[in-house]
Amino acid sequence: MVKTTIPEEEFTYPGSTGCPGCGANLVMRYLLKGLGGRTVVSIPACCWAVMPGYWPSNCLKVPLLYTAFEATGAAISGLRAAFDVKGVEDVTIVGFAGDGGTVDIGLQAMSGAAERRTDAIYVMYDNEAYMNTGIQRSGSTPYGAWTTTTPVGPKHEFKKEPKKDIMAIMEAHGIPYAATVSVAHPEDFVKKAAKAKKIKGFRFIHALSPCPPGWRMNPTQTIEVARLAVETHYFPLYEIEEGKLRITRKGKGTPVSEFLKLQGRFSHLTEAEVDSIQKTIDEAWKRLLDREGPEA
Ligand SMILES: Cc1ncc(C[n+]2csc(CCOP(=O)(O)OP(=O)(O)O)c2C)c(N)n1
Ligand code: SF4
Ligand SMILES: [Mg+2]
Repeated sequence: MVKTTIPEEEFTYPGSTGCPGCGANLVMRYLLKGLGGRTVVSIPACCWAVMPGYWPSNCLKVPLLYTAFEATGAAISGLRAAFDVKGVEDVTIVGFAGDGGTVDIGLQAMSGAAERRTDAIYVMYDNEAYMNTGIQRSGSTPYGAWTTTTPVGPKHEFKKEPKKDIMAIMEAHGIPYAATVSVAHPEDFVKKAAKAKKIKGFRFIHALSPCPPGWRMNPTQTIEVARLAVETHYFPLYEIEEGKLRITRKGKGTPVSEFLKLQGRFSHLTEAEVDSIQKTIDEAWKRLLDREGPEA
């Protein structure tokens, strides 16, 4: 039997209403394994707002507070205040939102919660578009991607603007902990969640979350695509603790074309456009290595 550091206990039941191969399913599963059962989750409008199932069914074993699309930062602030009034200190408060609900419509509420040093963990599962409402572009959709609002055709072209750097935005708030995680690296994921749990204040976790219908990919390749995102440096794994950045998996630097070619949302790209994506990734990776400095 393979030895693993991942706790056996599950805090989700099998049978969410997510699509086959949904990366977001695993994001919730690994997150809760890292945090344990004394956790309360608040979820705004997004795929995960419907994935727990229809009442009275629910695939989550922890309490869940639904909130409005833009309000996750406010909801977790209220939850924290309520537990504080009751003198309950051992419950971890989690905001769990999509990329649209985080980098776009929920940015203001999240920024306020971070600035107030709210004692909570904010998790953004990033499927790089507004998936629940039909694959519209978000501020987290990468350059080059097809979405239904950045269609490919004679009159319209794919998304031309780069993805918002939400990790940099959150670091600029001076928060004590921010980390990127991948469903292809569950041990690293669970360790980071468990570490975030022990830290006081506002903590941020950015999880890349492959979405087979939105990324136009085979649902059996979710882990392969997530793995290639790390290996190509498209989505590097790192953490920033009290301002110190540490890369937790270096990745081989596989050409980004290997990641892009598994997804129909990038199938229209020319060789020159793929080269320009590669160049942007190489520059960002170099900046990350420089920022990390020599390994201890
Ligand atoms: C104020 C408001 N505007 C729009 C909507 C419609 N809406 C519900 S979910 C959603 C998309 C959410 O996208 P994201 O946060 O990326 O999560 P995903 O669906 O991709 O999981 C939208 C636009 C809403 N519920 N409330
Ligand atoms: S649309 Fe994408 S994120 Fe939403 S449930 Fe399906 S696979 Fe998951
Ligand atoms: Mg999304």
